[in-house]
Amino acid sequence: MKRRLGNCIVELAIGDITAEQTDAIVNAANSELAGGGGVDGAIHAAAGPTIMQQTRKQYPDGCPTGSAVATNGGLLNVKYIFHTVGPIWRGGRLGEEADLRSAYRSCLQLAIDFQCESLSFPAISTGVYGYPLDLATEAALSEIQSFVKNNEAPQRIRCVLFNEGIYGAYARVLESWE
Ligand code: AR6
Repeated sequence: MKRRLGNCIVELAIGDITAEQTDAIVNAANSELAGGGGVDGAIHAAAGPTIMQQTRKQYPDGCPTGSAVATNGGLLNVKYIFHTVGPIWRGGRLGEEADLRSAYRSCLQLAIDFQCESLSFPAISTGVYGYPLDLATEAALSEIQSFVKNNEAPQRIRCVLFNEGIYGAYARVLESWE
């Protein structure tokens, strides 16, 4: 499913983000950039050990929640991996939505800084970090929409969703766009 927003196409896909061939993919990391399970584990496993070597060397202090840092794509078919840290869901009153929006915005800004024409996101924070899927989806797509309206964003933004349930949540929100 796709929607056009000005010069940008926002696309939804079901799949494994490590198979993407966009200029950059986003990793849902932790603030220590220590690696882990979920999409983080899959990306490091597929991209190879040089990614962790880069993050240790270039970002020894890790990455605060809501921010993002870049490495190259290692063995993947992408130029860059943007490692961002979404919030851990703690009930919703501790700034989780602002942090999640900031994670998306930070990656979109890195895409501009690194002149990426295309960027693929996973559903940040919706796995181990427990952010309720419908709320995360609303925040993710609304932040992408407002960023694209206000910036020279990449021409193609893909949300690569791991299963049909996540895809369905995204599709319901995207369908409501004019
Ligand atoms: N491709 C696309 N999406 C995926 C993939 C994949 N290969 N694998 C999982 N997902 P999670 P978080 C989906 O838990 O909630 C890690 O241990 C998954 O279904 O990967 O931000 C980090 O090191 C879910 O929808 O990330 C952190 O410690 C989404 O990716 C912590 O988990 C995010 O789930 C971050 O937690």
